[in-house]
Amino acid sequence: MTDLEKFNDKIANNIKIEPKDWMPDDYRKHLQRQMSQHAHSEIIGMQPEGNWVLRAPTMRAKVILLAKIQDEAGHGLYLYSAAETLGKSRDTYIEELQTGKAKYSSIFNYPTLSWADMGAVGWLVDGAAIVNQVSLQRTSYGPYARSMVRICKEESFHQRQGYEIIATLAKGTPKQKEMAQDALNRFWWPSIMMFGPHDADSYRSSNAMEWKIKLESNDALRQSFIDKTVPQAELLGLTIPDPDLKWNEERGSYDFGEINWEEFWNVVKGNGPCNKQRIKHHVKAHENGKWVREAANAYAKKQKEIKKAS
Ligand code: BYC
Repeated sequence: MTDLEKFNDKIANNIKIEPKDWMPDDYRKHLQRQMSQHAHSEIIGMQPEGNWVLRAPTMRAKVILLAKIQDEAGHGLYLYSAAETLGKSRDTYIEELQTGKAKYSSIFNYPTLSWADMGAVGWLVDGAAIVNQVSLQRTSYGPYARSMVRICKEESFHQRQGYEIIATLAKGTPKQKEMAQDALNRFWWPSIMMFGPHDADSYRSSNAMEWKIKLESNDALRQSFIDKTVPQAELLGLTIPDPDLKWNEERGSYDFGEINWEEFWNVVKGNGPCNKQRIKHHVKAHENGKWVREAANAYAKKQKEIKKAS
């Protein structure tokens, strides 16, 4: 069997591809792009939430929010480590992020304007991420699939903490309910945009499906998220900001209105409300952390020397 035949055989039989296995160049490149974008999203995604740590309404809320943000850092680290097994260094991935060569999820380019937005991020953004990531647990590249298993467990805690914040506000004073509705109004459409373009315009999907990197299409995952989330909003007495949203008995799913693709592509291309600020903050934090990386590297080097000498 040729290398390519062996690779195709593993994909056909759902055997994971591991770092030292032969893989087609395009498969490797596809994963380097997707996994690094995924890692960048986790890291950049800390910023909109970091904005609220010092303004959390109670000590309990603050501790939970801090734990969630730390989890996101951890997700970024697992994903960078997994992406490094594809033969590209973390430094290179980070340089690609900072120079605009690599993308990260469009959702993190929207501002978080009120405490209710912490609820909307957990409930909707983490909720959308889980729907996508549960399917990625079965992706064909071993290190990516395994990182997803742990990430999904933590994301379900995040989704619940967000729902709890929104539920508390929705059941509170009229002003608090208004805050919850306002957050839903602003985060609903960007959350359903997270799943990417419609299948017909998803130019990366055909290879990704063939290689079983992606197991379900953008539209299938989006529909699944909408079907799960609408009843949760109804339970809280909140209104999804989509006049065309309607249960379709025949399909057993919700029909929904047209997504504003012009807005989506504008944000993806770097022109959303916060794109420039997010990268600026990342560059600043990275520069400020240089001494920590240098100290950690020097320590690791010294430990290696000691081990070698003993
Ligand atoms: N935003 O052919 P398509 C989290 C790009 S973080 C930006 O459908 P694909 C969290 C796409 O990259 C979880 N760009 O592509 C963290 C491609 O452009 P390039 C984040 C987008 O790859 C902190 C082009 O559009 N999750 O949970 O088949 C706090 C065409 O798209 C987006 C992941 O990263 C977008 N939304 O499908 C709270 C999941 N959508 O690269 C929460 C992993 C599309 O050719 N990624 N584009 O220049 C994926 O599953 C897939 O990459 C996507 C896109 C579904 C996102």
